[in-house]
Amino acid sequence: MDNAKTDANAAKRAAGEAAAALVESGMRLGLGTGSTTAYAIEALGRRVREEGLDIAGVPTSFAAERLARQHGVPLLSLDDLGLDTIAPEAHALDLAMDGADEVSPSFDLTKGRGAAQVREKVVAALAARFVVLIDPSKDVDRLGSRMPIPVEVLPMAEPAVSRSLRGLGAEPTLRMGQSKDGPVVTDQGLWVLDAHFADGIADPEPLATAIDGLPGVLGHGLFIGMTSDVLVGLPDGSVEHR
Ligand code: ABF
Repeated sequence: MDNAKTDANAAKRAAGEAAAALVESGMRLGLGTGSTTAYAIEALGRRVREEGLDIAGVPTSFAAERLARQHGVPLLSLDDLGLDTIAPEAHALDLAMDGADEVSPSFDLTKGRGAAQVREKVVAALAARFVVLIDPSKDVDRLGSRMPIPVEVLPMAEPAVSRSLRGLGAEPTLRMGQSKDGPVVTDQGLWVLDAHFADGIADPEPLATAIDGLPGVLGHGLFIGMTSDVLVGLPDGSVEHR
C-alpha cells in the first residue's frame, strides 16, 4: 500500500475508534456507512465482546447491517424503536455516527457516495447527537467544491429533475454502475443524479430546500444543521474533536 493510503487508513481508524469510545452501555445508536464508520463498527463489536457493552444500532444501509452482524453489534430496525411511544420532539437514538464526503466550517455535509444518503439522513435525524467521522481530506470551505451532490430520483422523473437541477445551477449526471451498463440502483430501487456545481455552493440551505421540493426526488446528500460533533482522525493516530 502506498504511504498516502496508509496515512488515510490510520486517520480513518483513529476517527472510528474515537467514535466507538463515546458510546456508553444502554445507548441506542445509528450505524453509518463507509470505510471510516466501518472502523467504528469494528471497535463497537470489540467492546460488546470484551466489556459486555449493552448497545443496539439501526444500520443506515445493507452494507452497514452486514458489517454489524459480522462484528457482533446487535441490530434494531425503526420498527423496534417504538416510535409511536416516543414524543415527536424527543430523540429515539442517543447517538448516530457516520462518515461524510465534505464537511464545511459550519458542520454542514455532503454525503452519499455509497448512495445511502436518504437512509443515513432518516437515522441521523432521530439522534440526540450526530457524530461525523472524517479524515482531513474531507474538510472544504464550500460544499460542492470537490464532490457533486447526490440526488435520489424516481427513474421516470429523471429528465424533469435533471432540467430543474440545471435551473438551480448544477450540471447533473446519472450515476452509472461499475460495469457502466446501467444506472446505479439504490436500496429503494431508485436512481442517483450527481449534481455538479462548478464553483461549489455559496448558500447550501436554500438549495437543499429547493431540491427537496422537486417532484420525483426522494432526497439528497446535503445535510444542513444536523451535525453535533466532528471527529477528525489524523495520520499519527490522534483525533481532533470539534
Ligand atoms: C457514507 O460513506 C456516505 O454518505 C459517504 O459518502 C461515505 C463516506 O465514506 P468514507 O468514510 O469511506 O470516506 O458515510
